[in-house]
Amino acid sequence: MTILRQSANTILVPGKLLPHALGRLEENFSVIRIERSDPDLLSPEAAEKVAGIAAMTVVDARLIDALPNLEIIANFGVGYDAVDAKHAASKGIMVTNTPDVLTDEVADLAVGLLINTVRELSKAEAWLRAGRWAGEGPYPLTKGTLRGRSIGIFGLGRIGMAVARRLEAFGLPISYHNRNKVEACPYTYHPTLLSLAEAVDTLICVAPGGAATEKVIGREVFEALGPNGIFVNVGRGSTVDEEALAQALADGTILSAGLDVFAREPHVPESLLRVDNACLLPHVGSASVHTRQAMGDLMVDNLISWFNDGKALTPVPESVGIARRSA
Ligand code: A2R
Repeated sequence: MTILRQSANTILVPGKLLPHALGRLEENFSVIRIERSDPDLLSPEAAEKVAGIAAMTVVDARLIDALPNLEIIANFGVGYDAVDAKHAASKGIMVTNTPDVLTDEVADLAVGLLINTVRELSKAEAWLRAGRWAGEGPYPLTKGTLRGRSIGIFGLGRIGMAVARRLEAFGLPISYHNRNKVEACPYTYHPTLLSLAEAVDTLICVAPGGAATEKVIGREVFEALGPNGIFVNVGRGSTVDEEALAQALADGTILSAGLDVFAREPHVPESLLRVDNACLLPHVGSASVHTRQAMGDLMVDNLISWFNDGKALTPVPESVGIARRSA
């Protein structure tokens, strides 16, 4: 445990954080850092002091309950499934995330990953670098193409909509599944994920993690996509039954997959590493200096606004209506 600076409000930083965000926290708060999200790493005196958490890691009920004066948890990222937001809300603790500032970056990545998956750019580059172009001839023609494809978006929210707008410009028809139909939206709505998968051959997941979406993309969905099917995931790995996906890739149930997210990051299942019709990325959707800096700024600005004005800038839905008691 390292106490970095003394000032009015104390922020706990469990695990790693971007140096830019950490620097801004240190300018504005007293910061306590612990190696990982484990309340046993805090002395009782330090636990007593903590009024806020800034985290890009798990914040569970045990950590929340160990901090008697905790008011706010500022999550680094738009997906906040690692934070027990329901438990925090039940104790009147605010949770914030970092929406909007990463939308375009993740949408760009989703489109890049789709093209890479369909047209095998990484494998074609590896072919060139290995001297095979000069030695054996051109890279084999790809089975996949974007021509004639129909796109299904699972999770047509901020990022899903930005992906859809980009793919609309590619001339591809777009359908989607959410729990709720989006008003005044030009895309075809499907009330279930399965009916979406049956209607399209290219499924892009931009849905959040959590209990409601846990492993909802499984064998049935892959069978519905069919042998020309492409699956791209930039949402959360927990939405996928990864063993069923590896099987579907190995036995030709679908053509290929592009994955930026995995259920137990940074662990990637051996079965997915083994198949060569999957393009695998180490969760880089928002990972540019520009966008990670903007996410860090929004995380810190939420804390500053909470402690200065008693308001959070971007509360998660579970926290809407929570007010600062001591403000
Ligand atoms: O279901 P709705 O109508 O609330 O629509 C949301 C949809 N969604 C779901 N769709 C089907 N079944 C569910 N259980 C379910 N839960 C949520 O996902 C909404 O259209 C979309 C999420 O969009 P936003 O809340 O605007 O999030 P944003 O910024 O697009 O980020 C999406 C995810 C993050 O949670 C991270 O996992 C990843 O992308 O970065």
